[in-house]
Amino acid sequence: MTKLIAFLAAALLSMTAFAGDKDKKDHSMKHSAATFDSLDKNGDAQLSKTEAAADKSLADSFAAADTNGDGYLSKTEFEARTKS
Ligand SMILES: [Ca+2]
Ligand SMILES: [Ca+2]
Repeated sequence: MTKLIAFLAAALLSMTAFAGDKDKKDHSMKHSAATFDSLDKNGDAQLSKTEAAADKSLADSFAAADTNGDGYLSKTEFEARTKS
């Protein structure tokens, strides 16, 4: 009986530790998400492909996010992407 309780306690502890790691990971991912203004290095209110390269997930979806296909992301295009 004591063994069972010890096993359950250990299982519970490892579950708690796992949940804690997941929370930490989600938080750091949220923290690292770049904003439009922080990515727009030259301040022309458009993100070039070079500027977008600073955010890997944005760089990966640049072509899809550039809905009018002019090779730049406007703030509207950037926000439409982050909303979905
Ligand atoms: Ca720019
Ligand atoms: Ca565009």
